[in-house]
Amino acid sequence: MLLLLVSEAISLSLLWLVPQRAVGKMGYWCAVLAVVGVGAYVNASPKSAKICFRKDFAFGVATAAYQIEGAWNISGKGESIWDRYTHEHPDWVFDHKNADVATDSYHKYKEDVKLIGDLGVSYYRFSISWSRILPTGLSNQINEDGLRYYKDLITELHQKDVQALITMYHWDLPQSLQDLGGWTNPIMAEYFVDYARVLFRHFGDHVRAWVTFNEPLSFCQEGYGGQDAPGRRASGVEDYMCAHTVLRAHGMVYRMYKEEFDRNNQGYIGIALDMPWMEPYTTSSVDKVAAETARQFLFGWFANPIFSKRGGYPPIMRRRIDVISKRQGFFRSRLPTFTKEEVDMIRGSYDFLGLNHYTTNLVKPGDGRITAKPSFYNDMGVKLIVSPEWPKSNSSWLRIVPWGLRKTLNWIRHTYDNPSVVITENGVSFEKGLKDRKRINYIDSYLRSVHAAIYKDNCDVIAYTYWTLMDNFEWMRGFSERFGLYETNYSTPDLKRIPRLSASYFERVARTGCLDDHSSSPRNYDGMVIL
Ligand code: GBH
Repeated sequence: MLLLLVSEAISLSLLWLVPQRAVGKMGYWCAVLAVVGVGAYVNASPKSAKICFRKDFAFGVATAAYQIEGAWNISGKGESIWDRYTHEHPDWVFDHKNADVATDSYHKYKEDVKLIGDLGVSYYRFSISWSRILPTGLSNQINEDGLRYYKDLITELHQKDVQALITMYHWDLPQSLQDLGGWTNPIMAEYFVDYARVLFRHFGDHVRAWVTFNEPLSFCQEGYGGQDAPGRRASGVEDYMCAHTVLRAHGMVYRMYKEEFDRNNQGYIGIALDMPWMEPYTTSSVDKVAAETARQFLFGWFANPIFSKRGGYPPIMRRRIDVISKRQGFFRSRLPTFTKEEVDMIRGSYDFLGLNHYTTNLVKPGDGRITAKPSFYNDMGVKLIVSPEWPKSNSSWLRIVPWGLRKTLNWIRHTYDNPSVVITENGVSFEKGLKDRKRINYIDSYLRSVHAAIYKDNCDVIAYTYWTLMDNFEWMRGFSERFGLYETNYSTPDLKRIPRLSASYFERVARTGCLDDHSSSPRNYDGMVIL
């Protein structure tokens, strides 16, 4: 009971994410009922199988600047690492394309806001392109056209009763900062603080929810150790340097926001971390240890410094990388160390945890060999596989495993003492086509998993964001993968967006807060595993 009360109090404070008209009296009564302890079950009377979220649970959709804006070099925008990378190496992108035009949302934002309004969602998560605001990355030269674009976008959203949830960094570093070493250069933390200050100054009065970084695991590990821009391919060294700078930058921006811009404490600032669920391959203890090691390397790497009580890198990472570095002949660990002051500054620097979750892996121990060449995956020392029984999407990395989300949320609850979680991304790719019943089934089954995590397990989840509004540029997979509620028709000059069936499904969910009742006529779930 006490636990319930505590989590209610936290989630109710985020009521503003829900449009006021929807809150009104209902919000008040939900709050009252929550206090007497039945709020969560109000909609789940035994007679009906209808599954509803409380009225203060918010629904939204997400995009990212590079994936949708286009206009890569107009109105004063500077070059980003993704511009450079896709221009220099078109053959590395699956369909040899780039996002010079993407879905042209720089010009079509009004139309896009209308699509968002039509979905009945209460917020829109989008990212700001750093080099559109600061063409050289540095704060001495501000691009007025860039400011105007995002101001107009925010105004347009507010006119439709949609709140903005802004991601400050979704992978598109200004190229001129990459020329200084990008995130491996510690000074980048200071430059990110300067950029953030510009954003808070210009948009802070109208925007109350911020995500500093989207998926540092992806842009540090894939960017500095794998295939993504800037393509450094220095795994086991530069990816750790990147993470170290990013964690410091996140903490510094959080503190700066609270001290200089959010004195009344009405804003919300967090970070979006991605985590596939890591399920032990068998119930054996070695597989369980391997799975927990994978969770700590893939998620704890960023979450432990910010969300755990003690702060700093996860002990298992510290141990493994220290030992392996030594055996490889390094005089010091490849994993950098925070000062005591940095640990304290980063620890607790959040108002919510943003979770990007799509899929699940099975984990077993690796072969235990230490490679001569440093590597993040060798440091982690596990094997990641998938079950052939799990339904496929159109992305090779994404199998459909709805129960993995409930397990992820519960692991976060007990590992980090039940932080408020915003699901900042969840979504799926399927082949082109408007009749996307498979996407409806994906969303429906993952939302059931979220519902169980909240109302059965007491996880403090406050919002759900579908990735993505419309098909867009999927990084190294070009336009070949489609995650949209709206289909983008790339062969028409106006890049027409057409609603899929999933758009009207999601609209119904967002407007009613309830999932369709299909207890009497079970859906065809295409073999999906339902809770
Ligand atoms: C999200 O990351 C991104 O935040 C978003 O921008 C993107 O559009 C969305 O995924 C859908 O793709 O190709 O086998 O090398 C989700 C986590 C991490 C999943 C990197 C894909 C690459 C796997 N992503 N991963 S692979």
